[in-house]
Amino acid sequence: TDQENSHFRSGYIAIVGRPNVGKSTLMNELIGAKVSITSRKAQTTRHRIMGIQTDEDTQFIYIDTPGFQTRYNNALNKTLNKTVTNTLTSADVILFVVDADVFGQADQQVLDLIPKKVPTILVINKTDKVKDKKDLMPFAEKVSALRDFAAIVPVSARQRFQLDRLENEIRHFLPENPPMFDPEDVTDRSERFMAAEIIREKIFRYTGDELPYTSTVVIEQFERKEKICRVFAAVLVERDAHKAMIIGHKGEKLKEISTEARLDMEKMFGVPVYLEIWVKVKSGWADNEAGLRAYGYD
Ligand code: GDP
Ligand code: MG
Ligand code: K
Repeated sequence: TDQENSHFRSGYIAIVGRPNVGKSTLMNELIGAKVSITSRKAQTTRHRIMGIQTDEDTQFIYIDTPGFQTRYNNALNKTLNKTVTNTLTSADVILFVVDADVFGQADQQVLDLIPKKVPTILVINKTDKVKDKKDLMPFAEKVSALRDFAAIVPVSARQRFQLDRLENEIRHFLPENPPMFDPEDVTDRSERFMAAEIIREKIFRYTGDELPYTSTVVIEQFERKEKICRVFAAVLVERDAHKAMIIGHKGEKLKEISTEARLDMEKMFGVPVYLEIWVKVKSGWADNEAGLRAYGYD
């Protein structure tokens, strides 16, 4: 199979699943120390690129997808929903991540959004939590009855269990292509972009269903030094009530959001991070298409 290995593969992998199933952990562990972050480039504006891993025969381009939002029918949500649909339909393979001991309505809703024509791998994460591994079988059977999955891979992202196997499965679905990104390509701009993505993700997690997509994150200042990174971010929301939701009782929620975001950034950037987040009310911005473009939604 030396012959086969001489063919370089490169393609897009969309990671989807309800909040908390371990998507970010999985992606971090999959790209590991070899992470190279890239901002959106001309040829890939339809994707939100999160991380790229390149080895001797494959370039894995992982993309994260924000969840669909149906509660608010404003311009921003329409734009985001379109982005998710485009991301999923143009991915080479989709990882549908579930938690090893629960499959509920929220998981089903995500599954319903996955286009059937894109090969989808069922990733059963957090298997370390399952004491008797025999219990995984009926769970896997139950979930796999819902869709014709291209593969089923139980993993533990946290313990790096079976991630090699998952990578091999993924590779199989990537087209033969030369690398689309320079493996060494890491820029300040991309880190700045990632900083916003990380904060956005934490806000969505900590505010549950209430807030998403009526808020956005703007990095007002980004200073990257050799030994420290300073990030000053503004969260723009539509109403005072939304601001209160993010800040929380005695500022506790914002503190948690900041701490988690900072830890993720430190992991990703490899240096200590000083992070300040301000919440600002900017009424009506989410209904304004021109405003959205100004904040980088296209
Ligand atoms: P996301 O919302 O899907 O991106 O989920 P995260 O990656 O942020 O993980 C949510 C929580 O699950 C965090 O507390 C993780 O540490 C935890 N987690 C992720 N992967 C595993 C795993 O393999 N095993 C266990 N026990 N916990 C995990
Ligand atoms: Mg996440
Ligand atoms: K997410």
